[in-house]
Amino acid sequence: MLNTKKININQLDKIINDFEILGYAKLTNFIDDETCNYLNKIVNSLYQKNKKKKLPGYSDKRPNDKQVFNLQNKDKIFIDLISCATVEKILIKIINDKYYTNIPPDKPNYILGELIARSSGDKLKYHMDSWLPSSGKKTWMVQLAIALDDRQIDEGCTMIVPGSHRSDNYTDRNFPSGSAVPLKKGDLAIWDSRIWHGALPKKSKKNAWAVIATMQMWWVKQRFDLPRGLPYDIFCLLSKKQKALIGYSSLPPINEFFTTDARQGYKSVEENKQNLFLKLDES
Ligand SMILES: O=C(O)CCC(=O)C(=O)O
Ligand SMILES: [Fe+2]
Repeated sequence: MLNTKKININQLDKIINDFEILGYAKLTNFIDDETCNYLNKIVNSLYQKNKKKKLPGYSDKRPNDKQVFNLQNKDKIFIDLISCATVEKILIKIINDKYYTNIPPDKPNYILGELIARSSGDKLKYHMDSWLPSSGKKTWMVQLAIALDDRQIDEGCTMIVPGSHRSDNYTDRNFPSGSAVPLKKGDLAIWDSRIWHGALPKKSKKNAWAVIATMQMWWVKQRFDLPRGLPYDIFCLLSKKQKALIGYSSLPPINEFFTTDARQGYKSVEENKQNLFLKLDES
């Protein structure tokens, strides 16, 4: 059901090169139509189910956008999507900590920061999601956007200022210059979270859903408490790798008798975590 495109070494090199120089890269036809339609249906029904609920800090600020938060808590397929082989190949090169010895170097040690679906409404002003600018070669955070509908200019596509990821400056909030990043249904875009980016207002009446995943180095604070918020039945279905991705290898140890190593690895995901879960009612 979940078909994601495989990439060869040349395609991988091109993505990494674009990402480093421009601050973003694109991979067309990342997921096929059938996968897209399936995910689209889930996102739409999640949106319909919860659209009347008030989301503090969001509903009043952006009343014309559509957004579904915390997809990882709703359906495991979204975790499978962002932990597919292609995403791993790309992200291991960008945000793996190479001194993390408790996880094999060919496996991810980065974590998920936030997982949402969004369809633009009003213009989204330029911003950066990295919390901090820098001019360094390395980044600590990236966003993946997977289009589940066409996201062209009229559908409120992403806007990016190429090269701004290394500007060492906070954003100019309005759209001075910049490039539109139109995506066709099924395409993937990846950008350095330091880049100045935003989204155009949506003129068309159609939905323009994209799954947007924030992926980050293991030590960056997550936007929600993902490890405690995940439903326990979804936790039980995850592989070791996926548990590490949600952050179960990166929980701050309670004290020095538990462990003194912040980079805990798979050993920690195998321990009994049952008491950790908040068992929230997500319905
Ligand atoms: O929807 C988009 O294209 C960009 C969204 C974005 O930048 C964000 O949610 O932080
Ligand atoms: Fe953003």
